[in-house]
Amino acid sequence: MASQVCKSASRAARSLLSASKASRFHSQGRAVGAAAAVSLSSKVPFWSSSHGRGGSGSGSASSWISGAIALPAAAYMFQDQEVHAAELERTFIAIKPDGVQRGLISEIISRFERKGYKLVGIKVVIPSKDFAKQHYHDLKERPFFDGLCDFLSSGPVIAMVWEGQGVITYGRKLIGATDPQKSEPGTIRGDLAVVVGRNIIHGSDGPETAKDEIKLWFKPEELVSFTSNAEKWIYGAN
Ligand code: DAT
Ligand code: MG
Repeated sequence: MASQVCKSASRAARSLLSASKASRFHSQGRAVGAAAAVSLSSKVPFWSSSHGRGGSGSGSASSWISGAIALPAAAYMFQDQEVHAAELERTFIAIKPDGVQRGLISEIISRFERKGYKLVGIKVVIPSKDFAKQHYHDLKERPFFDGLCDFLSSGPVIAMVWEGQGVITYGRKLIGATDPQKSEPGTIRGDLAVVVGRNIIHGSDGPETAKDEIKLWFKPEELVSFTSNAEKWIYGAN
């Protein structure tokens, strides 16, 4: 009986939100749209991500609130998830061949993970020189362009997509200034690199670049959308 009430409440909440949903998807961009779509529609568990689908994960928003009656609670639950998903942005982060060869993969990943960001895509690739040129196309007039592209394609790169509120801008803060001589201590480049030509990590520098770089490096089905169990402790207002 209680579950039937919940089910119809869920249906009501979905139809309540469906009118605004489509326009939001178009205005928020692909990554955010995908996250919102999945949080509203799927019951597929997140570990099925390698097959191209993500789910809303376990725990679910129903446990975020207690004591409310069924219908408003369900409506709040879906609204909250949608608002929450809309705030999450995605950025492209790569550990360059020097970072990989120096054994810094776990060190770098842990800094993003400990901050509270969510890894939604990862792979090891050796990019071709042409691919490296595409990635760094905005630097093609710079004297170091050719050497930079040779370097990026010289060995394995860890390509990643990280998700979270403000992750594009704050990801750059975690990374530090381009020239490690100028990066603050505490940043990845400040702590772990010495010269600009071997600064171990790449991070998208804005929303447009993030969108383009994610598209260049990942197929949509290589990215997952899920709600992690930690999210209710990472996000929240009092
Ligand atoms: P960032 O990687 O911080 O976004 P960028 O986009 O200006 O910096 O440059 C891309 C990469 O090119 C950078 O990580 C290292 C290399 N690079 C930048 N400036 C350089 C320079 N003056 N000499 C040699 N390599 C440079
Ligand atoms: Mg850059």
